[in-house]
Amino acid sequence: MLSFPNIYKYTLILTIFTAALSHCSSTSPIQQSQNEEAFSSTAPSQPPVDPVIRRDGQTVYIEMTSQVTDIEISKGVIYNAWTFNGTSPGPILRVKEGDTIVFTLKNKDTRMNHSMDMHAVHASPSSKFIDVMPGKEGTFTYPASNPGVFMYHCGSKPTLAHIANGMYGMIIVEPKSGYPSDHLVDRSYTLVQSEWYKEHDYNSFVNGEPEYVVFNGNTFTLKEHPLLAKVGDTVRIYVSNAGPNEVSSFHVVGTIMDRVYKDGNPRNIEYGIQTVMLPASGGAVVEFTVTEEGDYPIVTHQFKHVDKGASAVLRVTKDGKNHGGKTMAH
Ligand SMILES: [Cu+2]
Repeated sequence: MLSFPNIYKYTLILTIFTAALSHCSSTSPIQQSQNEEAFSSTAPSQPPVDPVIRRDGQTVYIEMTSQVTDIEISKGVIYNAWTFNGTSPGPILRVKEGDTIVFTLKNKDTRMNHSMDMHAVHASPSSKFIDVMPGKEGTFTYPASNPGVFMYHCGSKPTLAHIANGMYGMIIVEPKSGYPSDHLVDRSYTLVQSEWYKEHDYNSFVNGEPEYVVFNGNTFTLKEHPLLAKVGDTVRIYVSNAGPNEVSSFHVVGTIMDRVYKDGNPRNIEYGIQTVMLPASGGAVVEFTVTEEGDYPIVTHQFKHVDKGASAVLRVTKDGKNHGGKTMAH
């Protein structure tokens, strides 16, 4: 079995070899530079910053950071996370089918390389998803030609460590002509499922079980502050499973999904689904109606993961407002 340091050495040797073969300038800010110790140590927490997003016609300029930020993943449990913009999941990105994305990553991590692997685009990974060195920035341009709900994540090596430490998020590419059911939808939400392991422990990422499985980054927010809907509403959820290792059996207790668009593509429509299978990195748009007042748990039906945190609550009231009271979570 390869231990982490061995993988690191192998990666470094391969990288040096690859760099020697390529025509990379030695002054390029985008090249490999790793600090082995950084992988297992904590770093000072950098405050979250908003992404800078600007549209000019069909071109969307997105500027994000890679940075280390402390995050509360369960009550009183702080994880020194590797993040995009200081949150995990990172910011929800929205573009339209047919847009061109001009993406800039500012690497504010002083210790290691980071990168952006955008599942929403056609692009050459070896030129567009490449490492940005500590303190540097890199800009990459690609088309968002397919509609859907996609994962993005840091792809720097070892990718498992970068995802398990918190570097992932959701990008929604809205279909050019919308979804056929847009006119039916009263409310929409976004949910990202992911796992937290023993902090910065590569062996745990590879061989261990997650300590927490969460929606939108932690075990508690969506129980304390439920999603809301009104009796009779049609609710849409854009859902993505960031993994890195587990699948999601996405299920909403007390309803049936009238429509599911697999990976969020309007052509991938299915009807009457009880549970949606989301592979690691998979996504979907799910829509359902809520016919009675009450608290509707949202779970992955792999219930050991529910007991590790993966449940949220959709509270349905007469007027769609939260009138307080403890939620019924699973
Ligand atoms: Cu990274």
